[in-house]
Amino acid sequence: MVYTTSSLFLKALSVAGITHAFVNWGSDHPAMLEELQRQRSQGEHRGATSPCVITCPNEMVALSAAQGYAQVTGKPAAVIIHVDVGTQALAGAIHNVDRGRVPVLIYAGASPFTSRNELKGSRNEWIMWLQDIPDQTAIVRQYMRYTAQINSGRNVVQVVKRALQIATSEPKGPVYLWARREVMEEELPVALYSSLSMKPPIGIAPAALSPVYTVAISNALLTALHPLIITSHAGRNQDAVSSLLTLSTLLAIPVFCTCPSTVNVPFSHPYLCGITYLSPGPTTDTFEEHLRTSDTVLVLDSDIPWIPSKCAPRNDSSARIFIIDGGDPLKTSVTMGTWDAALHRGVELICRADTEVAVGQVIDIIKENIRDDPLKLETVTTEIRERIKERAQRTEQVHDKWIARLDSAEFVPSALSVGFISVPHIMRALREITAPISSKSLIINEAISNYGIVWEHARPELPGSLLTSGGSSLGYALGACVGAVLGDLVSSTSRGGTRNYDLVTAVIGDGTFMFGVPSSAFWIARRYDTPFLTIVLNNGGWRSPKLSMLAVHPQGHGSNAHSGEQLSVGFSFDPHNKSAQSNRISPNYSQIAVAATDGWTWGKSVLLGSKENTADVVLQTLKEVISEAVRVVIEEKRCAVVDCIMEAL
Ligand SMILES: Cc1ncc(C[n+]2csc(CCOP(=O)(O)OP(=O)(O)O)c2C)c(N)n1
Ligand SMILES: *[C@@H]1O[C@H](CO)[C@@H](O)[C@H](O)[C@H]1NC(C)=O
Ligand SMILES: *[C@@H]1O[C@H](CO)[C@@H](O)[C@H](O)[C@H]1NC(C)=O
Ligand SMILES: *[C@@H]1O[C@H](CO)[C@@H](O)[C@H](O)[C@H]1NC(C)=O
Repeated sequence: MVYTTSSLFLKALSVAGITHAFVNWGSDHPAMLEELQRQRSQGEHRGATSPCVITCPNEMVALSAAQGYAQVTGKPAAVIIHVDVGTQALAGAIHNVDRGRVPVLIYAGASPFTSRNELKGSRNEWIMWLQDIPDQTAIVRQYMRYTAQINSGRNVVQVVKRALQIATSEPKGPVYLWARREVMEEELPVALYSSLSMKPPIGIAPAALSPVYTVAISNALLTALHPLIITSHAGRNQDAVSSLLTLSTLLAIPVFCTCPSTVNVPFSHPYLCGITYLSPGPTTDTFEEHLRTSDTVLVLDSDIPWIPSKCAPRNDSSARIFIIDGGDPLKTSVTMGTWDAALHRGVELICRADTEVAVGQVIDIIKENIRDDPLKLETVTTEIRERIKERAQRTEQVHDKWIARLDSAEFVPSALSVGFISVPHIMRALREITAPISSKSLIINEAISNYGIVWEHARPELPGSLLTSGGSSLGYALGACVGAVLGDLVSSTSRGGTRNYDLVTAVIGDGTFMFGVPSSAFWIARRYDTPFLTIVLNNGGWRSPKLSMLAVHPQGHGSNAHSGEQLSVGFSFDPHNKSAQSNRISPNYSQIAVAATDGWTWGKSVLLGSKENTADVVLQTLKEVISEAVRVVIEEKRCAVVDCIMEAL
């Protein structure tokens, strides 16, 4: 029996708890392919391999799938790719796993370092001279928590263990290992393989606040007239959601979620006042107003709590600002911080602490203080109680007003026509149709200029029921859906087979659909049976760059462009005949997915700007199409794509 470094590497991944490797092979992987086939043929894992190998025809999709997997399971997957070129093809997904703080172990092979058969695996193909670059790791180093070269099979297990330990400690993120081909071919004693045992490496335990700061924050919140909580990612740890909810409820503190990547508080929480990506709009206005008038601001796990040039906390030093972040409160990998310059004055404390733990500590102190205790200052307590009661009413009104506004945006008067049906209506239709399974539904939101609107109208209630990439590189959602379905399947084994999600839905832009390499993503979905629903918010191209232009040059040349096509951000209509449906030049998105899976995917487009029909008729059609798509995914376990053709940008 021959065991190699590759055997040990894969076994190390497996015993460390990695169940899946998303792979894209090349000339650097002969020993890996050999080892995997050895496993299959020798029945070591009942004919399968460990980890389970997922063939990914595109690397960005592979890493996005690993991201979705980790977001759902909390555990890293592996991504195995080919030398420098495969590393580059990971593309923007590298940015997403870094910014989204998602643990993942990436391994890339490298060209052999011998060329005259000095060692097994020595150079024997022409490409090996081309792929041998001076510093392969440099391609990704600034995004990685850890990088290392594997130099021998004798210590590969230690390298894997260290990499995983760092990847799974806050701030969590990607790690990158690489090795020359001969090293992965190195033959090793059988005992090294058979005796390998390892527990999943232990990451850093969640940090607490030191007692003096806990008291400071508790007192500040307790005595504040206008406290405010801002969070973006607290719910990445689902157990933090209930702590946050308790704190907000206890003192009636309004909560805003800015640029969120996950559900931080249930949507129906009466003190949730808005979810915003800080782009112009009524929710951002409400947020700005709160921020301007708050005297105490608690920021929990947020990368972008506000945009200094647009909205900011009170700037007269009287607003007390407390920052808590479990991994990297200073955002050391970003050149320009949020807490610096003029605004830094108001920041009283910056703490590296786990939100669940820290908020729990703060709650304990507050509870102690507001308890009826004759020895404590009764008058202050009474005054504070009154204040909380009054604030509760006021904050509930803000919440109710927000919901009323969302309701009215979803309302469809029957007589209206053409182009009226928009994202709020689409989301309402999806929400109503999936209501019976709302507790078992996951939305992956990559709706870009509609990020905030999708959040607000999805109205997610449960922790873990809505996710984004946490980064800004487009093309995450389709791969992430594959990974999320696989991850749910894996974690269901610990619940006796009960799945968390009956339905995984990507809600994405048409631009994002293409960024997601649909030919690859849907093929993988079919090959590995990971059915999901895709809703394409098709506005005929890239609306965001146009909005960015208008924000800087509201009356510039670009504002006079007669179409997105002329501006070069559109791919919808024949520029010479914008109104003619027959002259559309946009891709038929749903049919791309259908073709990628040779008919396995169900796909349909719905024209929402039809001249012939009134809005209620169009909406009815939309509902029927979405209902059928949901049925196909849940009952037939196939992918479905609904292309919602809205008015062009
Ligand atoms: C990989 C990558 N390339 C380019 C961009 C720049 N970009 C940001 S938004 C956007 C358009 C997205 O189009 P779509 O998904 O249709 O959403 P819309 O803006 O129309 O809402 C582009 C090209 C990006 N963020 N990531
Ligand atoms: C802060 O407020 C002062 C006076 O109110 C103003 O002059 C200054 O521009 C403000 N700074 C910022 C960063 O908003
Ligand atoms: C626009 O399209 C319509 C319908 O297809 C067609 O009848 C008309 O001739 C077109 N106009 C131009 C200018 O191409
Ligand atoms: C996409 O293709 C399908 C199948 O050919 C067709 O029914 C549908 O009308 C097309 N949609 C668009 C928007 O062209």
